[in-house]
Amino acid sequence: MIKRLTLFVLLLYCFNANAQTTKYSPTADNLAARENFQDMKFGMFIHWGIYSQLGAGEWVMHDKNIPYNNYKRLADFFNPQAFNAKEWVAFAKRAGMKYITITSRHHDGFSMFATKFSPYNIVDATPYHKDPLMELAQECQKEGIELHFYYSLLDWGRPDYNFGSPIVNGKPVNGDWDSYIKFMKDQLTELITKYPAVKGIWFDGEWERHSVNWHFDEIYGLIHKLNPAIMIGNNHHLAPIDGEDFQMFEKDLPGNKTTGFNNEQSIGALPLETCETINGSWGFNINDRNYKSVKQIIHYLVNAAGRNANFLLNIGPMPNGKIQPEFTDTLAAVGAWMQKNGQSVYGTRGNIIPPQQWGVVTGKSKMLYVHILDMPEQPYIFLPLFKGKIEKVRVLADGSSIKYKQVPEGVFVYTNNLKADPNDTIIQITTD
Ligand code: FHN
Repeated sequence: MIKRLTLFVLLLYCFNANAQTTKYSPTADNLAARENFQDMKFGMFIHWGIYSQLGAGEWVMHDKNIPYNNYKRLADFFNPQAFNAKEWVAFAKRAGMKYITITSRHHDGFSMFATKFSPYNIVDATPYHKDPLMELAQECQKEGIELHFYYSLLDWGRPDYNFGSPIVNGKPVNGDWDSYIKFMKDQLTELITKYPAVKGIWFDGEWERHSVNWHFDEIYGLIHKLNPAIMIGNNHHLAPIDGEDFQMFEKDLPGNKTTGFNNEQSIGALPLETCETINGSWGFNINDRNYKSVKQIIHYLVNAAGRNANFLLNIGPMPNGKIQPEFTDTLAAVGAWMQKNGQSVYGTRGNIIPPQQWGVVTGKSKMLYVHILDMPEQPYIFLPLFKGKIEKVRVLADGSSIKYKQVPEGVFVYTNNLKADPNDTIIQITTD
């Protein structure tokens, strides 16, 4: 009995020791990448694939019950001749975006890049025969835009994944889980080693089978071994797990639980990002006219920054590779706003005071930016908790001074006589 107990204690020790030694500790390069990531604040999310041809979003195969073998025919005529990486990157830059996150493979399993590990890819299976992600990566590198790859863990078509299968002992029944994990590792190795400018991997689809063994320790370990600075995020809608470098929220500002995606998500200590669609769809949807206004997008971005999160705004390009004019017009206007007001967003951090009814505060070294998104009826706003010494309070747009009063509980900033900006009235507070 004593022998058995000793053995058990020994095993327990080994297990803990193993857990401790394998705990992820980010490198200095990775920590620097995290800071840079937070400085960028605004990114472009792109959902583009063979599904774009049906103009009904990226879930069309699943939603319309299209059998996989029929759906696959979409590849036979996917030929985005009008795709131009230069135009996309220039468009993102004009919008004030600092990085692009694009679908390399979505749930339909189609690889939008050249891969040796599946014939179902844009180079081998379509008449296009070119790799748009390579063109995009090269252009991003040239233009100083970061590139992140969205990568779906869920696959509706591969037999080794066996979509819909029950999970027993961490594996799908009648699938070949080891083969699927190996396949993903091989593809991720390609994405990380072949494409310049790649700085992040954005996983999605874990939520389809929470009980399977995803081998994230091995997958994340491999990615960080290939490039320790790569930022790994996983849209599993849960608190971050070991090995991840940022935490994302879907269609909600961090802390909000309005869409059902983030109900079980607490906010962790990693850099934050929230993603949202420019209309109501991720992939191109010809019938979706639910366009967000310039003001709504500015508010989303500013509200995210005030909560210390990046904003990843999605567009679904058309199947020919062009971006529809409703999106380009809106984003040109957002870009013009960022040109004037970007200093109050880029490089800032949030959560300086809790979000208020009138708006949020961002800050950078000695500067605070008070974003009044909804001008209150009373002639002042109050910044609770603020204790530092104030040197100046000015309107960012024209530099005019504003009256304020500091009390032990915070600061009153007087908003009467203030010319309100319809999008965001920004007040700059210089502190000592
Ligand atoms: O199912 C996907 C969806 O198609 C899209 O990619 C979004 C982006 O956040 N994520 C998934 C749902 O969580």
